[in-house]
Amino acid sequence: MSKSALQVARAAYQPKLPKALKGAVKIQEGNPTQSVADQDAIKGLFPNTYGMPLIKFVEGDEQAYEPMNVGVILSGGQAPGGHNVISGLFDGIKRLNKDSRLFGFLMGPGGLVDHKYMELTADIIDEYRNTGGFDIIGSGRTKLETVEQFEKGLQILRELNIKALVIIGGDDSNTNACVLAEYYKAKDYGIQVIGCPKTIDGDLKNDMIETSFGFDTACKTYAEVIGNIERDCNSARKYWHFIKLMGRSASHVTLECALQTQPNVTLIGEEVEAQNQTLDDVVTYIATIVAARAAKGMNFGTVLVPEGLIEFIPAVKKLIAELNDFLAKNAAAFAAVPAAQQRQYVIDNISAANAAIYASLPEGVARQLSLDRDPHGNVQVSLIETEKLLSEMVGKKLSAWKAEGKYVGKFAAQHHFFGYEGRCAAPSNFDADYCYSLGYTASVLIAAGKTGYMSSVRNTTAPAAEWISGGVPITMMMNMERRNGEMKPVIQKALVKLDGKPFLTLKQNRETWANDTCFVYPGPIQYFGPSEVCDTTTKTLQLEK
Ligand code: FBP
Repeated sequence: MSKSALQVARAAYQPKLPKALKGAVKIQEGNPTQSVADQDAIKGLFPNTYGMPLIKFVEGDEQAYEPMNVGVILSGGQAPGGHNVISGLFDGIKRLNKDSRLFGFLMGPGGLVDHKYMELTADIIDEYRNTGGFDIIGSGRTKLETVEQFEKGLQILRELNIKALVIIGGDDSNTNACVLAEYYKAKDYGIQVIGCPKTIDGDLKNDMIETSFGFDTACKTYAEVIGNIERDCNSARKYWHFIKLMGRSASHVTLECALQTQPNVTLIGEEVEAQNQTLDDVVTYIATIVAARAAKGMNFGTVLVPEGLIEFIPAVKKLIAELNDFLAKNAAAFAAVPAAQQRQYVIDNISAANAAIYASLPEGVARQLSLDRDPHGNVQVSLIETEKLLSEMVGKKLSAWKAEGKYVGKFAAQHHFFGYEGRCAAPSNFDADYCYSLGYTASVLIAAGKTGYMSSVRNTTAPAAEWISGGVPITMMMNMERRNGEMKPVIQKALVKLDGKPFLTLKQNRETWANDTCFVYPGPIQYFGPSEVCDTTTKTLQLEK
């Protein structure tokens, strides 16, 4: 593989580790834990992995370990730093015993079920240190949920003499990791399962998991490009840029990018829901800002739109909930209806109130809401062109206002969607260090015989040496939610908190950012240079701490 000069220099970067992981480690166990909600139901479903204590690592005495074979899976959407989790895991198990071996299952959880794997040796690992992407073994969205899959997985794990499996994924994949851990423990198969918190969306976090890896790098990458667009916007002064940002349901990515770049309009899905806003309310809000700026001669600006916005509009949310149940129960009948008639079929078969909302949505948006759920039952919001929908509706509203003499200005829009551009960026120093530490932590949890835990690294706004690593029982993060028409145990998604400091900071400033032009141009991620330029993490994390 030929490499750029930066890649060569970056390959030599040695990620920083928490002090406790630099030498021999001792385990400190805390009190028994409880799930965040629905304790009885979760305890009933996870009798073998419920209530386990929190674990913290401290410096300890050297100890001898048997060689261990470990398997690793990358699950779901790419996030910067996945390769460093794997290299941290590799270095960790090799430190415990040089004869330990690491096997990667290919293209996501499906690789375990289909017995597709490769051994990850030192020369392979070295090629991928501090690089973005998941291409070392590939990723996929196969959902691990059936006993048949667990048993097929067991065959290959036994064949390779694998003692533990590390699943690197988001909330859904870690939920499945927990189900698998419970199953293998209940059956006494002697195979441990450890999860690792990944997702650029930033919605897998709680008191013990401060952030999911990849959020830092992805947001910095988007913020760089948003800053470039803002500068272009402020130079030409003739366009309104509507920028949709990935993040699935949660608006963390949009909020973080807003804090970094100070755009004129930032929509936060969670706020839209809390205020019970309609699509027209959202459009009116944007159009009002556009009109106010136009009155001052500023026919330009930037609007940030979270990709999950549409799901947060309460009326649309109710519609999606009914569609989820309806489509889960009538999948075969729905599939048999010719594509051109599916819209009408939905309208005829759901409740009148939801049918009216559904019928009012533009064709493309309606189609997306009724088709193509991902394997976890989520609407694929990245496919809905909310940025175009909004700008079109804003344009129409402004034309109406113009006719009434309420608006004088020119409105021309440009559209952007940033998501895939940031998911495989070379990890920032924060993500490179954090991921390497998460992988290393997983090796220690495995050596300690733990299962059903998520690798955890905390105190992450302090220098890396002061980070606290350990494990959190996955059951602790769970509650019961309705999925595909049934109540299921799942890791609770962390949405933007409207009383949290990151959102309050936006709220305090957004009027000024709307009326004036206060753009900030963060520039590209820096890998070498002063620590305050290279090592600082997201504003979200800093404000939350
Ligand atoms: P994960 O939740 O698996 O980390 O994926 C995050 C994400 O990037 C979302 O932001 C986005 O909605 C989705 O993946 C897109 O999925 P796909 O890669 O399958 O198009």
